[in-house]
Amino acid sequence: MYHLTKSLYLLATSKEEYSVLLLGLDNAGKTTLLEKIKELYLANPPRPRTTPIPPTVGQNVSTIPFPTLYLKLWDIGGQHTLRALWREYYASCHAIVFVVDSTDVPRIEEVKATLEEVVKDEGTEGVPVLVLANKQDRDESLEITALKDVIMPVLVKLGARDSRVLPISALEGLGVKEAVEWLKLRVMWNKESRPPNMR
Ligand SMILES: Nc1nc2c(ncn2[C@@H]2O[C@H](COP(=O)(O)OP(=O)(O)OP(=O)(O)O)[C@@H](O)[C@H]2O)c(=O)[nH]1
Ligand SMILES: [Mg+2]
Repeated sequence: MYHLTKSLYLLATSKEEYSVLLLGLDNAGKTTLLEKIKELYLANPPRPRTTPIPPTVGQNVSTIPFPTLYLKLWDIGGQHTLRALWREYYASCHAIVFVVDSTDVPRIEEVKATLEEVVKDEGTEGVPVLVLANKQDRDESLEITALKDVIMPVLVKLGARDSRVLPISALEGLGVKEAVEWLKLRVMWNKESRPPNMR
């Protein structure tokens, strides 16, 4: 009886947890985005940092609670040598956020090739992909339409898979809530193909 009651209690109180990978080249703004999401959604966010964010070597993980689900965000280092590690995370993820530095025009072909490798990988099959055109607060950032011209041909290759390109400024928070709302909906819509963990 105790075990049955405990199981029922756990069933009633547990929530679905979805893992979201934050990928993108080094300096794209992944860690800045993670910090902004924590600031916007955590009841007790960490104190604003007073020093610049160092490049991520490895990963930062944060779980954001919402009334009906948890989003577990994995911010993974984007330096060239670290990108080979991304594949290790594909099998257990429910969505991918690919962050682009919209001011980094000289590396736009590298962005395209890297995104292509991610979406082509069999480990990401069926996973919703959100591309974030970051640093829109900067004057020299590429217009969202120009960025879409580069990115959309890659996303079209996804076929029926859910994908979107959104403009954001991770630093200022512009577009961040819209991005999070998109993610929450898409992971739930896709849950038959990628079931959540219960927590
Ligand atoms: N102006 C502006 N700067 C940004 C924005 N987002 C990030 N940055 C800056 O871009 C630089 C790199 O940001 P990070 O968040 O460390 O980039 P990252 O993608 O985590 O980089 P790696 O950890 O090396 O993969 C930092 O100087 C940030 O302050 C933005 O929206 N606007
Ligand atoms: Mg980082």
